Order: sequence, then structure tokens, then C-alpha cells
Amino acid sequence: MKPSILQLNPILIPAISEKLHSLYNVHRYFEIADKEAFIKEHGNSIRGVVSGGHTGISNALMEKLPALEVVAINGVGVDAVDLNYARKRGIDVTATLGALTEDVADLAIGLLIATCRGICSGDRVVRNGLWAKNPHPGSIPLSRRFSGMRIGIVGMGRVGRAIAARASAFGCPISYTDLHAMKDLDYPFIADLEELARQSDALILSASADKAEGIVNAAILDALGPDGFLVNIARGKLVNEPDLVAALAEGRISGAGLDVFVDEPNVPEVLFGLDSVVLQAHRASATVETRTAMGEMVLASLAQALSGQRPDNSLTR
Ligand code: 8YV
Repeated sequence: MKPSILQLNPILIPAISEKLHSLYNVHRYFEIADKEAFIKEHGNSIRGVVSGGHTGISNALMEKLPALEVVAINGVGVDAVDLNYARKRGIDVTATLGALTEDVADLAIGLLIATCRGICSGDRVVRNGLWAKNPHPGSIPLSRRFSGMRIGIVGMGRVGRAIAARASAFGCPISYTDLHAMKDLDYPFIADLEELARQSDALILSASADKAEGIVNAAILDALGPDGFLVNIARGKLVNEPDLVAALAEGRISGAGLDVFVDEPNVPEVLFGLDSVVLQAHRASATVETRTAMGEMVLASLAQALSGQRPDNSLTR
């Protein structure tokens, strides 16, 4: 009999989805209306869970799955899974480490350029016929150069490093903060986030969220200042969102490029009216190439765990 898997999020690559269905008895939890009744009937048979980084899985749900052996996260962030709880139960929690680094770093740079150069607001001017109505070049404000901006990276893991490499190629001096300085890096380490913000033209958030909730607050945004930009491709909860919305609405920072939010898919509506903001719907890893690579890693993790091996990307053993 095929092992039973609970899938908490859709997988967007058909070939991966088909493979998953061919190997396992897959229950698509996100499509089940009466979740409680489903768990009562099938909870005891579920041996694996597939979920997204942002969704993770609650302890309450894991508790209802006594046969659970593996939670395969189709993502790199595992902040929405209680790793200690999983470890105690002997459940492997895996992530797609390294699979999405390049695409997430690309989007970080793309968001910063789009924000400081006004690419999306400029597109709206052209698309809405406002250029033709008001062709004077001064009707669109001049923007801010990206090349050479002082970039402060918050979280120097795989993604932070890939962002640093890209920004360096644009002549941007890089500084960073993390839990500690990294010996293999020559970029200046600035332990204090407020000081990093003060010394940066743009802060890019690429930290994991488990130890850093709410670290970007009004004080950090004010240190970044009215000419500064914020980019977040990590997790919305790294930022105190009301503080960010207020700083943007009051022009206390120059702009923000945001791929992630505290309560996705709900985005503070004030942001919709601000040309200084470029918004994305949590899309940093959403390319065919990356999602294929991630899906293959999820399949490998399930196969390894359910055949009694330690999955290569297990974070719990
Ligand atoms: C994905 C993510 O959008 O990797 C992560 O932690 O949040 C994103 O890459 C998500 O996991 C898709 O399932």
C-alpha cells in the first residue's frame, strides 16, 4: 500500500505533482472542506506532510497525526514549524536548502531597483495614458541611482551572500548584520541593526524569522532615514508592519520593495496608494526552475524518510 501523505499547499509543477501522486496516497488538505472530520478518519494513517515555508504546520495538527515521520517543507524557511517538538517526536523536518538562493537574491535586487528607480510607478504612468496627457519630462519625478548604493544586509546566510555578490557587481559597498560575524567574509560586520541602518542607503532583509521577529521597528526605519529604502524577501514578521506603513506614509523612509507580509495574503491597504512601494505576492522562489528543483528535493526527502533513511536535508536529526 502506498504511504499516506497530507499536502497542505498546492505544488505548481505538474510533473512533481504527478510523481507525488504516483508514489503516495496524497490527501490535498487545502481542498478538504471538513478538515476535522477528515483528520478523525485519516489522521492515524498519515506518515508524511508536504507544506510551504510560510505555512509550515502547527503543533496542534502534528499532534493529530500519530504516525507522522516527516514534514517536507517546500521552501527554505522553517520558522512555521516547531523543530523542537518535531525532534522530540522523532519527526524529520526537511527544507529545500540551497534550491532557491539565486531566484530569491535576483528578486531582492529587482525589487530594490524597481523601487528606487520608480519602475512600477513609471509603468502605471505610461499604461494609464498619463505620459501622453502630460508629456513634460518634469511631470515624473527624478529617481534614485541604484549603482553604488550602500547596502546593509540583514541575515548573511545563503540568500544574503547571493544578494551581496549581485549588489557588489553594481559597485555597491556591502555591510551586514547577523547573530555573529562570519570569518570567511570580508564585508564589514555591524552587530547593531540600528547602526547598520544608519550607515546604509538600503536595508535588505534576508534573515530567517525564528529568532528575529519584529527586529525592524520605527527606530530602525528612522535610522535608515528619509533617503533610505527597505527590501524584504524573507518573512513579513521580521518587520513591525504598522511601524513600516507609518514610516512609508509619512515619508520617513524613501521607499520599500516588499515580497512578504505579516498576514499573507492580506496587505495593509495604505500601501496600495503609495508610489514609493513595490509589492509582490510572496514570489521570490516562484520560477519554474526553482520550483522544479524544490519539488525534486521534497520528493527525495519523503522517499528517504519513509524508507527509514536520514533525509539529506533533515533539520531535526
Ligand atoms: C515559498 C518560502 O514561497 O522558502 C520559503 O521559505 O517562503 C518560499 O520560497 C514557499 O515555501 C512555497 O511553498
